[in-house]
Amino acid sequence: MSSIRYVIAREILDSRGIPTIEAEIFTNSGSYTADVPSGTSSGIHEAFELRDNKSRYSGKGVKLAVKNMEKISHKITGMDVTNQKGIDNALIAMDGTENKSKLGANAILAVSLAAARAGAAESKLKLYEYIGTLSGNKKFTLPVPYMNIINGGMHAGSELSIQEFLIVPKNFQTFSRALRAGTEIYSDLKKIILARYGNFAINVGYEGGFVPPLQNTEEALQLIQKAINSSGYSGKVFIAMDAAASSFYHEKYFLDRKIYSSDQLLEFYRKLVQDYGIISIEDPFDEDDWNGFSKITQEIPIQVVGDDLLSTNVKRIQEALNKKACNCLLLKANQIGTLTETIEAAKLAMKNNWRVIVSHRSGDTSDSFIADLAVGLGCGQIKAGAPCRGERTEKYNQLLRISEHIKIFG
Ligand code: 2PG
Ligand code: MG
Repeated sequence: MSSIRYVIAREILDSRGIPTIEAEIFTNSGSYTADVPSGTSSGIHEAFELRDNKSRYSGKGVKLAVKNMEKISHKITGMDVTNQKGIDNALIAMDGTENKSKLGANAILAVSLAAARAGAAESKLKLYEYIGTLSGNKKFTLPVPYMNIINGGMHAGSELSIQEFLIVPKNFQTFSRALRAGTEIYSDLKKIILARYGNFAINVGYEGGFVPPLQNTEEALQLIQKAINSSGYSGKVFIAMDAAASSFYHEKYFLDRKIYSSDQLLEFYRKLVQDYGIISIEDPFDEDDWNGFSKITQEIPIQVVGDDLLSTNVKRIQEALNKKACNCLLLKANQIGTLTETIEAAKLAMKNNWRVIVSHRSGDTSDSFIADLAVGLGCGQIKAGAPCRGERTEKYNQLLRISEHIKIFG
């Protein structure tokens, strides 16, 4: 058995130039790090992200969370590094709050993920194999990528209200072939945007998708449809959206400079699904508009994904199951704060025949943990941005490595 010798943490930068936390765990066999990502359109039901709120980094520093690592280190030193549940439960108990506001979910998650890396090494397993043992999954499948190729909402400085326009290369034999299709469409889209809107329009947003000067949702969908057709992938690659509707909800929905009630927004989505063959919509309604979610799930036969709505929280997932409010969980470890609780959330969803998409955050780092998480859980879907920007491509590149490993070693 290899036990934890000590833990340290440091303030590093995420892909937006905003501080985040990295933990490093030392065991008898080496040291293992993990970085925590951070959202821009974060939900109100997410676990607490501890920030300093002092003058440095406009209040966004994480020195308090880093400082808390001293206490955490003290608490978990000596624990068996392969006892992921024990470590996570000790962190939860030490914090003692419902939303991890005492130590900070960012501090807690950094240790939890670094412990998993250390545990995998100690068990002589790849990270995804180790996550398989933690979750009870033995079937390692490569996920279908959800690639966000036009950015809007809070991830871009454009007029578009919808946050993400994604392509889903789902009918391919291998992950690398799906990745190639998505990337070829991305590059065709670039040419189309360049020809129509000029040089400035091919700048990218937080998740690597383009930010052309579009006025409304349909313009974005038409551009993507054109790119799918011109690259020869129609019928094999489909369109999905993350509306992130909480970000344009203020008692009514303010979308593309028009005002919608919840029912009117439902009709808007119904038409888009018909006209553009959209297969999946994430957060179509505000995070507390249970009624809107229930209606779309029961009336429109698509994948309805709960992100802000569920916040990777088993209580909210259970409520959504009772209300039939969606049929897919967006899984983000930093919404809940430990790997164990993340796995529990995924298992509850899968047990009830929901699908799961493992997800990055708009503020991310080159840490590719979510690639291993998606394969380890065998959940079949991942959302990691466009095939552009190092922090996004690193997740896809790690999936390429994993697929080779599975091919060779089974
Ligand atoms: C989302 C995420 C990731 P953010 O809404 O799904 O794409 O965005 O990290 O800003 O919450
Ligand atoms: Mg979302």
